[in-house]
Amino acid sequence: MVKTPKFANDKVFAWVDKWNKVCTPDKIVVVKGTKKEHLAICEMMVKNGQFIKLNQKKRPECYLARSHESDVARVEGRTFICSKKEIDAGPTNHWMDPEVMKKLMLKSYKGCMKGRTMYVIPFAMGPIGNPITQYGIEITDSPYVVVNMNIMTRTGDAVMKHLGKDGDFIPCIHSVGAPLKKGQKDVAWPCAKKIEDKFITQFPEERQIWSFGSGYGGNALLGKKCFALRIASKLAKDEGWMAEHMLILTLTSPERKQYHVTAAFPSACGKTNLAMMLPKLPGWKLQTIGDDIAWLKPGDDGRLYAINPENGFFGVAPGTSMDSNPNALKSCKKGTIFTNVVLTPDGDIWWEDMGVKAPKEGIDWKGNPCYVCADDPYRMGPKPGMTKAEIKASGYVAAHKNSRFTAPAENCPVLDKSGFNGLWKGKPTGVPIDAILFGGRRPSTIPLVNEAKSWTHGVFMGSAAGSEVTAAVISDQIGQVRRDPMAMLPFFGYNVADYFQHWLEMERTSADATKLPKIYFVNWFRKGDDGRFMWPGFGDNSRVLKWICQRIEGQVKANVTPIGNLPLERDIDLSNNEGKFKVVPEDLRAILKVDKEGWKKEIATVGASYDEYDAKASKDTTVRSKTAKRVPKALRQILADVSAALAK
Ligand code: GTP
Ligand code: SPV
Ligand code: MN
Repeated sequence: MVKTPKFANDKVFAWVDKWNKVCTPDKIVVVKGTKKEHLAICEMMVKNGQFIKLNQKKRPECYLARSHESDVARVEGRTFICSKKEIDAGPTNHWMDPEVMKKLMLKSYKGCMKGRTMYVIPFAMGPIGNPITQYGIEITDSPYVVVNMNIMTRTGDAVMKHLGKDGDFIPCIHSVGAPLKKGQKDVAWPCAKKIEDKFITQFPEERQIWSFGSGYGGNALLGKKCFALRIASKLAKDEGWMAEHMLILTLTSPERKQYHVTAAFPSACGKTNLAMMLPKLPGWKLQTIGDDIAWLKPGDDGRLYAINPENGFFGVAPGTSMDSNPNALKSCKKGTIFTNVVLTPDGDIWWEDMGVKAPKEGIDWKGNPCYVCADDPYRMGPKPGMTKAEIKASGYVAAHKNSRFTAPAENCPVLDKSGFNGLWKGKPTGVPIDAILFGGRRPSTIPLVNEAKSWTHGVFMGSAAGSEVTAAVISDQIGQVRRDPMAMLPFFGYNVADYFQHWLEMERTSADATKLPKIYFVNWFRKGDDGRFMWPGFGDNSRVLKWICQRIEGQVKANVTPIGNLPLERDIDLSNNEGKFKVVPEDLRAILKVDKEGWKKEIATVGASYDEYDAKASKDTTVRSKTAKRVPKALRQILADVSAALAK
């Protein structure tokens, strides 16, 4: 066994020492967080065949990784909330008794780092020293995780120094689950190949994260979904704040008034795009604070203040183009890690709908050659000369649908630096939020934008969110609509119904509930009978943001309907309706209407989801009677009210 290094903080030493004994690595490295160290790890990975160094003229300090075919997205089926009682994990989470889970996982961890280096990553979720920031120590045997964590979080010595002798942190352990025998050559992407050997486990009461068998995204970069959402949502409930799957943006009107907006959309439903959007409306300016996670705390004045706990963007690559999201592409210009995209012959990257012509030949995400399509220069196929129709029919994509870029936030040309650093008027409170948006991919029924009539109604809207499942998760239900309350379905650290109650509590406990953000539900994804999008989306979404600001200011009236307040058509500003994608007035009219029949079905589905959240009480019969009806009565009441209004 190698010796556990010394740490000033006894709790850090204990955590590392414990796992050193269990995992028996060949070596232990404590991550310092310097650029030199970061690049040295990248170069070592190039030597080991785990990274491909990209053309340094075009993409300085950028690298490409290709994952194993089984390890391409989050594994919700192998994600567990191991609270002491099953009912506290709730009906939407997988649960196992914490002690049983630990025994099981310890078997997997035993000797799992043989032949590998154990890295100890001190990291901060939020600007170091900010009162809202939390800290973590992730132990991992994956250098890929180290360099991604370096980009996604603030890592290294500064964190260790801040922790001092007895600072607290969330202990995290991660292993790819692929020990090496003496002399055995490593593979490009080590991981446990069988899905049932992977575990993404949260222990909410002990506040620990144990992950095994996967090296991809939210499964392995433990600061992100495991900590900043699952564990943090539980912390937030206990302490009276909120940890949400939300982007944060700063919007400045032509009159120079500033607004801060958060938006919760499910995975791969447009957060990164909205967070860095280039407004099509003249005179409006948008800046980015965060693209995936927001931590919100109530202030003494009743407002909610938000920080982005992350330090980078782990963004969906396909679809990111100079048309759709130029600021994301610019964020990937340097210091970026690409995973599962196409390698071009000149050492650059490519993906579907990048808006860039495909190279004649490239290497696809699986490492196989791919070729430009015969009749569409913007597509690639697995064989030379294939037509667009043939490629489509084969289902082939050259970049995986959940291929991603890991880009430093500081690269983003429209970063709101002050907000990103957790500052508002120089104070480290985070930024005050004016509006909260919920949304999802809904081809029918759900209108373009809908304003909640009250905080409770807004919570109802969030609880009723649904969306088509995307490739961000390994699932056989991709494309089907599922309920995804507050875009948090995969990320609740506790019982979903208690989470709804917590949202309602934010109003009850607010110092001034009139100052809470207004709540909206948006849908950029309505489709016509012919399958085309009825709303251009992207930069045109600024038209909806303007309407929201005008509502906040009381400048425009609304169409008060059973489902909420909808815009009058004339109030959606259509200036600068030019370019490749345009608002079609007839379509706009259609997506501002209440589809009564569709909504009756929608309400029934929401009711059914509530029943599910209520009924699946614990197997633990001692708590069943107390916990069976958990969905807050106030939400049931809104459901009944909307239903009655629709029946009229
Ligand atoms: P996660 O990182 O998984 O949490 O995803 P996200 O919510 O940040 O989604 P992202 O912004 O990366 O968008 C995912 C996909 O949705 C991309 O393919 C985008 O092109 C597409 N998309 C985003 N915004 C819009 C929009 O306004 N309209 C349409 N039609 N598509 C959009
Ligand atoms: C998501 O799935 O919502 C993501 C990607 O942001 S991951 O980090 O893999 O969770
Ligand atoms: Mn996300």
